[in-house]
Amino acid sequence: MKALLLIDIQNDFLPGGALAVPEGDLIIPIVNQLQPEFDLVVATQDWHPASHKSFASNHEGKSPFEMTELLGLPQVLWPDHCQQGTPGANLAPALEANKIEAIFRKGTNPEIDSYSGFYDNGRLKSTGLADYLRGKGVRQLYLSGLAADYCVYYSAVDALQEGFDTFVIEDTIRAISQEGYAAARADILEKGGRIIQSSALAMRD
Ligand code: VGL
Ligand code: ZN
Repeated sequence: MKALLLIDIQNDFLPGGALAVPEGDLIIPIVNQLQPEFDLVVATQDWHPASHKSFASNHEGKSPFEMTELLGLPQVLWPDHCQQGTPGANLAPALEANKIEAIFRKGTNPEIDSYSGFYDNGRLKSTGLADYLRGKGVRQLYLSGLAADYCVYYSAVDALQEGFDTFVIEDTIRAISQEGYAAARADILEKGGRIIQSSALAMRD
């Protein structure tokens, strides 16, 4: 069984959003075309309370993109984004959502950030995604979404560690930082992941 995992394709990560990923919108038509090729489509959704400590606004005197520490881990401070129940947290309206069988929310604990769809950054808690996929008989996991250098990267590393054959579909991801993505890409390859293009998957008209 092969599954497509759509990572954080939410309004706040698209151009015009609170934490816009350059060209993030360009992945959506490709992702929509690819979905019928998979046995299962699953999504993640970044879903923060207003008090989330990854928000610079919750640290006096700090600005977005400065560094701090959360529970002993280095932490980028972000603009307020993907607040629970706000339009920015919604999946992008252009994303075909009918085939998405389950949505795994993450980033709900205000004390720690949660880039991966599998675990928070401190591995305090699992989202249940790995067991869900195993329960569905998934062996091959394909990744699309935003941002390539944060949530896609962390999800890919965890997917590999969980034993999935892991494929990142490179034309269906976009990064916040190109240098960040170059490092992430090298690490995914070193850990045994594969980087492919959507053209390598059979696509219907
Ligand atoms: C993400 C930064 C903060 C992501 C989420 O989806 O890549 N990045 N929260
Ligand atoms: Zn976030």
